[in-house]
Amino acid sequence: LNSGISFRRKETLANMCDERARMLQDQFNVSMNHVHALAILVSTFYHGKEPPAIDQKTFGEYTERTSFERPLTSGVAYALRVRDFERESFEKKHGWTIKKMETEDQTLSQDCDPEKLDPSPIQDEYAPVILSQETVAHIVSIDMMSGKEDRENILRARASGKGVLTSPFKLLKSNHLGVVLTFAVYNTHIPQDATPQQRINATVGYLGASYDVPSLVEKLLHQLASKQTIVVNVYDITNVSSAINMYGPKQIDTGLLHISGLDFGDPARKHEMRCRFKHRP
Ligand code: WA2
Repeated sequence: LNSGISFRRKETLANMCDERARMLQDQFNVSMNHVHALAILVSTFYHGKEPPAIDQKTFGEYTERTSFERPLTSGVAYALRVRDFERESFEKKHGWTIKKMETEDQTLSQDCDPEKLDPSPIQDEYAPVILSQETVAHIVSIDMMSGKEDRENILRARASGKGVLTSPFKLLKSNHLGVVLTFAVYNTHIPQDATPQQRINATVGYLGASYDVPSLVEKLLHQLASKQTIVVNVYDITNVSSAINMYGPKQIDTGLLHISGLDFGDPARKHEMRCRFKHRP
């Protein structure tokens, strides 16, 4: 009798966990497809027309009105690839200097007004944000190659042609861990079998979306009345020996644990959902 109850309990936990993992993964996948479509929109209307047929006002309106298509994202933005020899004319044209992304301790000691940020030091190339959804307007003019996680994403996105994800890190103007999804924008239709070098050469910019994981996962799970029953955590397990808790409280052992796989579409990153009952039977 007892083993029958504990079997059903185990099964209940597995079902609840798998359902939540599948929901989160599906929502993530939906938003990833729309971010990909936005990269094509920018390629068509910014780079495909001379002069560009999309400006900040149009991009801002369009991305705000289509935000329902990108569940779990807190905002999208477009960063242009600027080589050092183009920097001066780029800055003159836009009327601002390319800014350096500030580190976390700088964020604590001053507010994040882009006017107060330091200019980016000289580099071979930059990735200043030129178009943004209103929700992430604070990253306009910041060089995305000056942040470690953003830079790694940019380099991987343009060499692969795939959507790529960062490790969890503290996003600008957010107190939570988040991740950034990046797609490269190319200047020509490049063949499916293009080499990484061909892709890098054809790169003109980077379309990215930020995910504020704790608040957005919370919103998603809130729709399922389960909070009294189970505790859900989302982990980045890319580095198995140091898994990163991206969502949920510090785990406490209440006995039964169920782990559901999560596939966020970037084979270089591994994630999983861990579920426990709140109380022992
Ligand atoms: N977007 C929003 N908040 C951030 C952030 C970011 N990156 N990085 C740190 N905090 C324009 O990959 C190109 C977006 C980066 C895209």
